[in-house]
Amino acid sequence: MPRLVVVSNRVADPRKTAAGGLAVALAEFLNNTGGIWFGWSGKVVETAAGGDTALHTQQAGPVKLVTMDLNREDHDAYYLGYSNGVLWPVCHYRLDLADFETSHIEGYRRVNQLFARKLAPLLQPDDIVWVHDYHLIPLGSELRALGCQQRIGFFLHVPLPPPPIFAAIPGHDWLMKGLCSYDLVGLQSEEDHEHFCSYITREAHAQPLGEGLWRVFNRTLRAGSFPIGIDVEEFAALTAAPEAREMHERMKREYSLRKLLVGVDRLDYSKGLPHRMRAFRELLKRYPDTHRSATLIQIASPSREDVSAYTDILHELESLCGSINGNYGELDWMPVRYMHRTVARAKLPGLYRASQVALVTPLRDGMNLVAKEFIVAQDPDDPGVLVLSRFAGAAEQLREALMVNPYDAEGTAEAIHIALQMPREERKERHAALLATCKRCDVHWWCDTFLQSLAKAQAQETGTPWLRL
Ligand code: ADQ
Repeated sequence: MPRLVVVSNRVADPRKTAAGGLAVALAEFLNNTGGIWFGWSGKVVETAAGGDTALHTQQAGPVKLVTMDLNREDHDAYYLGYSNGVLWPVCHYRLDLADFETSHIEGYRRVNQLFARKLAPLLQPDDIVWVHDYHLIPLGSELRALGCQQRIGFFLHVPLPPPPIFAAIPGHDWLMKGLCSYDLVGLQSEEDHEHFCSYITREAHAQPLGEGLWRVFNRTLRAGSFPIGIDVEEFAALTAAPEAREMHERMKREYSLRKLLVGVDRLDYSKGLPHRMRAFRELLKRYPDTHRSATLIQIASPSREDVSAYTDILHELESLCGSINGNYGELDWMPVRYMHRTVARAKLPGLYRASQVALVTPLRDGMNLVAKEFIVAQDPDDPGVLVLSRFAGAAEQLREALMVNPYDAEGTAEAIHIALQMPREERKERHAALLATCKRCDVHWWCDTFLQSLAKAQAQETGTPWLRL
């Protein structure tokens, strides 16, 4: 079995449960193949830009975790400037929030070259390399430039916007050429996949060869949608564990007279938190039967607080929550409980299970794993209802959720009201279908299908029989 080498901006120790489903699923392959997980250490050091920084190697069972430090200038340009200041907003359709400062792209390229220079000597000829996310789009072409001929696949965790939006990035053609140097490009949804196909057709005159294969820039590559899932078994076990059960019982006791709604997000403008608050305010305005009853618990974990767009959203959210509580609250009922913090992973399933409704209403999201976690944590005999944005990647799969347009406060309020009153039989039916999808397309299925497709992609290119992992 070929060795798997995973590359991502940050590296997680798969032995730690806090690492989450993705690390656990990758660990399965990394463990079986004695693989490497390579990425940034998270440390910023004061050395010259583009200069060499130390590599740190740590053995995690059979898996080698290899990380490197970044110097301040590289970190600021690659991570803050280009990845988070350009690619994150543009991939979430927010050209208005992108900062197209030209020096950032140079730093982004420099760090990708550094990653390639450090990684290349560690690779063996029949390794399979899997690169993750928007921080590392050019890594494949940088590895190719160093002569690496291994199978290299790429998965984009964020959405890929339509060509007219993507093409607003100065250097978009260079980025897309970089994407096309992989053997397999994986996207979260069919919609993202369509955007990729339409970009390479229009801008790079790519020729379709059928079955997801393309001839472009004088090479053959495969592209497809691979919707990421969660580790359903792990999350179900977490739901049954004492910490989650305790949390569930405490919340049930505390809110026995209320109907609980829950939102769990990173505090990010893509998650549509102010829009969600306005929809909740609309619910209270239009439906008096929700007064003294509907209580929204919104957890928003701190994220990228050094970026001004994030502090703006923090203030907007705090002011909306304050005004909703001020206008609608009673001595014994606070409509919104907002917490700007991260909830321990072990407690999350208890919170989900105690809630009648989950509000997963991003303005744009690659997938959104909270939607899937909420479904898995429910009691199948008396499940809660998922209110889901049509603009989350998850909407393509989770058809039985109540779908909303998060920009439409009235429509979203109406859907929340329907969710709060939905009869048990209908809730059970919808939940059973949603759970079946989460189970069928869990994170192990995602890893399997991606890696099998990557094996196929290379075999097509070289004309050798398809490799099975
Ligand atoms: P994220 O934008 O980080 O990831 P998401 O998929 O919603 O988003 O959540 C990731 C994890 O973080 C979930 O396991 C969730 O439980 C946890 N989490 C979020 N907020 C939390 C909080 N306040 N407290 C505790 N835990 C919290 C990116 C893309 C997504 C894509 C994932 C995976 O933006 O669209 O689904 O990668 O590909």
